[in-house]
Amino acid sequence: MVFELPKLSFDQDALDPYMSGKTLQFHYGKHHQTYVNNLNNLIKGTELETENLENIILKSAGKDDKIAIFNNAAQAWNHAFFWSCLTANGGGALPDGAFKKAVLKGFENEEKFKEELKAAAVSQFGSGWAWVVADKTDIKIIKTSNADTPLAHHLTPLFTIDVWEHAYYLDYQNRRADYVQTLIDKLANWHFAASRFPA
Ligand code: MN3
Repeated sequence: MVFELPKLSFDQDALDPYMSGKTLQFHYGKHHQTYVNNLNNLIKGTELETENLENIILKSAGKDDKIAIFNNAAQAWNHAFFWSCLTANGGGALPDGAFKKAVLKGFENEEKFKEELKAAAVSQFGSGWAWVVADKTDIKIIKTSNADTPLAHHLTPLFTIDVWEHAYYLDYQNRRADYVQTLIDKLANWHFAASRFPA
């Protein structure tokens, strides 16, 4: 199939000043678009041409001859997922329900959960992602390098933070910790994360 850049659920400047319209213009409009374009070019005429995005990721993961396809497919998926994790007026307390219960089962309290997520995002060396995932009914925090995605490890992504420099450099320069803290406090769409929890 031919993939398209998915529409954002918010205006490009809706996350100002925490994530600027300028950042979205490049990160969504250029970086994300490029992964989608590259993927379309790479699968054209191959046996993966008819597959959906998740199947392309699963069928290319770990294959030496499909590294470029995996990288672009995973980045296309990771970015679409990342935009869903953001909302203006986000952050705040986790919504009541199964997701929050599972967080409190796995972590001392909400604050510790957010601190561990921040620590994973800040400590990821080089480009990559920090994730909240469901491993069956357990909530875990993990990080992945470059394009790697929990989908390739049979984990269910619930929330993510992009820590590639292109995600924060225009707004925060080298201050990745400030970007991560602000995203958690002001932009995190915990309702989306909770809605993904397979309870
Ligand atoms: Mn990115």
